[in-house]
Amino acid sequence: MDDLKAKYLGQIAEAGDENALEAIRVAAVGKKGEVALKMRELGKMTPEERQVAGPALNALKEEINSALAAKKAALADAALDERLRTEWLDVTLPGRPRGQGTLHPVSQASEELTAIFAELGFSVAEGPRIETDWHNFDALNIPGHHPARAEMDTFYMHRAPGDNRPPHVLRTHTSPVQIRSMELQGAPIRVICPGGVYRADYDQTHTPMFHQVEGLAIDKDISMANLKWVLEEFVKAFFEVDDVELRFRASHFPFTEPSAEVDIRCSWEGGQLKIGEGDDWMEILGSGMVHPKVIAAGGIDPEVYQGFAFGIGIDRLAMLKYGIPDLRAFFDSDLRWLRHYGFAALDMPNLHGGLSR
Ligand code: 2U9
Repeated sequence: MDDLKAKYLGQIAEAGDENALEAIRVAAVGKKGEVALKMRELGKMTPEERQVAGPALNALKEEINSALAAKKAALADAALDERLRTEWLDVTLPGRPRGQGTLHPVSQASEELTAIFAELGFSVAEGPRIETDWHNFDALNIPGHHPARAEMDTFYMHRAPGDNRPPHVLRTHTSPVQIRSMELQGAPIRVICPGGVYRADYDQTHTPMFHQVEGLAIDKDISMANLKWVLEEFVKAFFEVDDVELRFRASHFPFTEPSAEVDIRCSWEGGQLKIGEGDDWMEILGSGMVHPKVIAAGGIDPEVYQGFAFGIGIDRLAMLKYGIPDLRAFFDSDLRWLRHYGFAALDMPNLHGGLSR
């Protein structure tokens, strides 16, 4: 029996893995193992012999079992140690960078100016991009023969052959939204209408789709002084300057009378734009007192009410604020230019340090 013990404890000590241990268990203490065979021999012994051999065999079986369990635990510990030694993570390595989205500069400019006009008491109105030619032209004092219809390079929607109703158009400005707002709300009214507009034109300063924000304020005692103040407040807030000088130049639009184009004082030095200082002037918008015919087209009595209106190109505002030189970059499908201009969420260029022509 001592031989058996020495043999199996030796084998257990040598075993290199769980399979080897299992083979030893079957051979030693399994149903047909050596210890079981010895147990069977107990029947042939004398009672005295059995009294000695029985407990000894049981003790041997227990000893082998506990040696097996201890070795199994030791092998598991060693395997874990090996894994811990070989499979380790460097948690100090930097993470893989993930592509981050950003607002489009036109959307960003649009959101900023909407917030500024909201502070000034203007609500936002939206309307269809496919318009009746009445809302887009006639209501704005641009009748069928008016050269502005041709000047605006209008996209006309097709009508079925034989359908002789006036055509729908892709709106050439957001002014029809203001006509619709007047029709719905009446006076007094203060709205801005930001959104995409369409003209068949494409070069470095024009794209077939671009964005405008137009504003309209109508009440009984609105004057150009109110227009001037609103525009000054807007320009100061949008370009983040304490003071700015505006220059009103007489102009002509069919929908306003009188009309004015508005320039802001600025300087271009070393290719850098500074707004509110310097000896240059830059045109940024058109404006005027709403033509009485246009007020009437919106269903409001021009004998009682008057108001101002203005129109600004949002794309150009965004280019000026963020220093983007070519309008076409906005509509290019390759957006690497966005990063090139430092345009990433939470990573805005500083207006007065970061602009270049
Ligand atoms: C109504 C009445 C009047 C909106 C106006 C302009 C002058 C203007 C241009 C600016 C740059 C278009 O995008 S741009 O090319 N707009 O100069 N827009 S007054 O006048 C209105 C609008 C609606 C009912």
